[in-house]
Amino acid sequence: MGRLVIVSNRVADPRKAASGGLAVAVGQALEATGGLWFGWSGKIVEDGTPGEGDLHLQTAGKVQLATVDLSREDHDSYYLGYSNGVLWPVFHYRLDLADFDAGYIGGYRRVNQMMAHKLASLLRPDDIIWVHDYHMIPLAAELRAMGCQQRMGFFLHIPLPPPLILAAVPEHDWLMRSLFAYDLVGFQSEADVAHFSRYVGTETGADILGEHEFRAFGKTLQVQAFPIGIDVDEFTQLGEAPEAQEMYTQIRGEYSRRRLLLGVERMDYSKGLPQRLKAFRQLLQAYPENLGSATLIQIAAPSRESVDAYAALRQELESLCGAINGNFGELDWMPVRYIHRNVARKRLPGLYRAASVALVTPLRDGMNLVAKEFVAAQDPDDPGVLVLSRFAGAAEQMHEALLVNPYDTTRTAETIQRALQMPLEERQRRHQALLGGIRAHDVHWWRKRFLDALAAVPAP
Ligand code: GDG
Repeated sequence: MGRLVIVSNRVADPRKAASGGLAVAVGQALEATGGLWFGWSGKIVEDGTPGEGDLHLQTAGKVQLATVDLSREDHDSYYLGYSNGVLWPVFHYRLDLADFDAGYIGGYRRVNQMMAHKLASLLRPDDIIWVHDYHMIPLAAELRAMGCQQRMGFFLHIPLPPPLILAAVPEHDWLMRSLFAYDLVGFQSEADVAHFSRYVGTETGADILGEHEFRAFGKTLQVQAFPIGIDVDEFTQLGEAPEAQEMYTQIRGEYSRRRLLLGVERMDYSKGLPQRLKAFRQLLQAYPENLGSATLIQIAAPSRESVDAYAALRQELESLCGAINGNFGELDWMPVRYIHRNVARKRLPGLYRAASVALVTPLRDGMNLVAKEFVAAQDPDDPGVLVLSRFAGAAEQMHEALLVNPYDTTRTAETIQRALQMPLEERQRRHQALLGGIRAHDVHWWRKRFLDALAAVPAP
């Protein structure tokens, strides 16, 4: 097999601890095989020229890192504007939050063109190129326009919405046509694949050649679900390290008389945080035995703070937490501990393990790795319970979680109560099944399945 080239918006040194999500999954994939990781450096050049940026090369163990700086204008239109102000909300079904008419598309195309130019100069003929996520949808089309013939795959980490939602993006036909420049496109869930199939069937008149094979624009494309996993062994080891153990002991000690509920995510409107807080408030109202006991620790790590919708969410959360603590709190008990800061990854397993219940209730999520990390961190003899949104991609796999509709706060509160009261034997049975699932379908399985499928695509 040729050299693996990974392209994603952000690049991280795979030997250093990443904060999670894509960086961990991609870093682990590359560390295993070696190769090149290409993307934005994270640096913004205030007076830089749009469409231009310096290329930096660096070696990190078996991996070569190649990164490009962005001018302020490119960063604001490509990253903040089109990627996070249009594609992110629409792909999470939030048309109300999308800023369609600000002209960001020009920057998105320009940066993808520039990235393709820079990358093309580094490519070898037998490279296998794996592009990640919504920032880079048109990259293969740009590379093909320059004559690159390498095998190219694309993986979308976020959901693909139904055709009528996608069609609200003014450039939807161009975006979806761009996908046909790849040889293989991977989605997180079967639901996403079904949306793709319906979209190309109705909007492009593509020929559906098989369950996973489509032909349009003179090109055949393979499309499949590849649900992403975590590195269960790595996460288990992280849980045995002193930082995690200390966290566990400290939290268990502090909450010995209480029941701990936990939420951990980037602060994002897709994660259903206001609805979760309302469900928790409902729990305290409807089941008063939880007063003085049930405590929700909610970590909402800062994210994309210069996008307006995120600032509004922050205010809403602060006000909800304040109202719940004000209405229900006692001198010796605060129902919500809300932390708007990043928690060190090394401490996360200890926090997960100390919780009786994890609330993973996004309104929409491509997959959701927190659900899987929570399961991996539990004590199998006395495991906590996972309450999981049916709208997370993870719900297609994690049937033994307690699945909820996060918009229905009354029934979510009922389900949280059920989780708090679940007998040990049922907790063990559900945890064992969930752990088996995340072990069988871990990040190594995900990477191998994708790369094997890409290698198996028939040559054109
Ligand atoms: C996208 C898709 C898909 C969270 N808070 C802290 C922290 N985290 C870590 C978690 C986890 C990661 O961030 C979050 O991953 P998720 O999958 O839950 O969500 P997104 O960031 O939205 O990721 C998602 C994923 O891509 C992969 O394909 O599953 O659907 O939206 O690893 O542990 N890590 C640290 N401190 C925090 O405060 N260190």
